[in-house]
Amino acid sequence: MDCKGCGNIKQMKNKNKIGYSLNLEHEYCFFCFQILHYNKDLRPQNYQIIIDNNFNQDSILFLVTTIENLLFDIKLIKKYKYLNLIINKSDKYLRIWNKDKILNFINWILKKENINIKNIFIISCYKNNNIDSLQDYILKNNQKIKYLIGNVNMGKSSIAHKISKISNIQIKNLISKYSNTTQKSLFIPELNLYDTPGIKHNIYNTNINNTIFNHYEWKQFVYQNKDIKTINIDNLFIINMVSENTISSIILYINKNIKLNKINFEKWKMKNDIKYYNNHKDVYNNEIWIIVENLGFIRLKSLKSYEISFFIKKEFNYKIIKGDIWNKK
Ligand SMILES: Nc1nc2c(ncn2[C@@H]2O[C@H](COP(=O)(O)OP(=O)(O)O)[C@@H](O)[C@H]2O)c(=O)[nH]1
Ligand SMILES: [Mg+2]
Ligand SMILES: [Zn+2]
Repeated sequence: MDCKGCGNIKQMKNKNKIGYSLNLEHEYCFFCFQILHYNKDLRPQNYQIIIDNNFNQDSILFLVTTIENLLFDIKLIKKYKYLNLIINKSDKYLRIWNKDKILNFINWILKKENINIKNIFIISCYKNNNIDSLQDYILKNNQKIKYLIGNVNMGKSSIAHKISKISNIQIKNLISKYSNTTQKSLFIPELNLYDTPGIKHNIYNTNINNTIFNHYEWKQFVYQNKDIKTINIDNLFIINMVSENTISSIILYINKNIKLNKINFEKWKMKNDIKYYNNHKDVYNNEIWIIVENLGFIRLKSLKSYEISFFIKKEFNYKIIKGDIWNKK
């Protein structure tokens, strides 16, 4: 029998292997039970995840991502012909950005990349935003098999739960802040819907406390002054901006609880082991935005040209976009 939380086959033989259960009659394996009731991840380190990407021709795919991660999913999006896009966790930024801005940004990316998307759902499982329109679409297509796919931790299992709950269906799939909680595709027959383990894995270095990426609302932090400023974002991203004799600003849209410090750049470089970082250095004349996967947005503005250098932890991908991303045509 499969564990209802992760999808692994339950076994009583080996404590150090996935699926370990004290009793085969239990709904959850030992590891899912620990996550569910004690929020503890005791899973063995080296386990294999079964990625199922043999989607039937007739099935409907929903790619689940977030606004800060969309740019890094382009390859994945291009791989599948007819895709629906779910931008989840909108609760994180709806207080600082409106939906039109977000939709404009998404449409600009899709147009630039020549991608055709059937439907775009901007939703929040936490705040129930737009969940009903997603539910309508899922119920309307009840005969077809549907899959929630995408990166780990984007909220696929949370969406499966939300849709089930409002449709009065009880499911047991586990939602958690840990990566790779769903390990085998779990089927919800009433909805004809699969919750899948996701496609990209282990993006997080275990040293990085990934809870900072998930739950918290974002806030806008503004650093504005002349000359030089260096901001350290929790030792994940350290940016230095030099704009001689001009007022310039660094604006961060990021988890409101993240550790932020103004520091001395040279001292930081001397003290830290920069082999764990990628380095970027350039001069710009106009506004730029640095989008960091799983982290947020960094916006730089100045009236004259300015120089930036930043160090970013190797496990984070980033992209630089010139100009104001909300007003792209
Ligand atoms: N802020 C926020 N966090 C969410 C939302 N939906 C899911 N999460 C969190 O994202 C993390 C991963 O969720 P999960 O459903 O397990 O993602 P999966 O790996 O794609 O199945 C969990 O900590 C969830 O609580 C949402 O709408 N807003
Ligand atoms: Mg999951
Ligand atoms: Zn389990």
